[in-house]
Amino acid sequence: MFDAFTKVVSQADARGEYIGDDKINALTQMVAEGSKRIDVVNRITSSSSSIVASAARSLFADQPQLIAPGGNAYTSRRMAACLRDMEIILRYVTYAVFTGDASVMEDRCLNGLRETYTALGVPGASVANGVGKMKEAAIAIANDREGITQGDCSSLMSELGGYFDRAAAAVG
Ligand code: PEB
Repeated sequence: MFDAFTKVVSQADARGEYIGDDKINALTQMVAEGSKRIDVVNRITSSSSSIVASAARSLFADQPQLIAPGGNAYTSRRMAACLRDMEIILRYVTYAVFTGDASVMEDRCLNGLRETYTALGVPGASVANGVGKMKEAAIAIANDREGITQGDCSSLMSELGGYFDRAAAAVG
């Protein structure tokens, strides 16, 4: 499990090099803008239930076969497992934003997830769809400019979106 700093150290060490200026500049920038990152994590965390619920509602509206008899989210046990999976994925996305590195999410959540879903008969493409819907909901909340100091959050938002994209690509 890396964060943005340990990743740079590990890569430099693998080459037996000092940490390059470009890496130092990028990390300095990340520290200087760190409060934005923490705000994003806080916003997503405090709205996690509504992000999951609205994404799930929209997924089941698009793909009603999932909740019809025989569907993979049919029965409240499977519905609960489905909502729980979306919640787990969202939680790992917050960890990735917090650390500025996807490795915690890759190692502890996404690694082997496709195989798990195949074995369980869970449709990975539908999960990917749900993750895409959480991405939209999370960005809308994280990027809401109301009531905050105005600043440029575009690169942070594209980083955030990238973590959702990785999660979707891992199962879709
Ligand atoms: C991954 N998901 C399920 C299981 C596991 C995971 C290991 C089997 C065990 C169980 O039921 O608890 N667990 C989950 C995860 C981590 C983990 C991400 C990461 C650390 O430990 N069904 C649908 C939707 C989708 C869905 C498309 C979006 O129709 C999910 C939600 N996952 C789903 C369902 C099950 C499941 C299990 C329905 C239950 C499947 C079954 O028992 O038949």
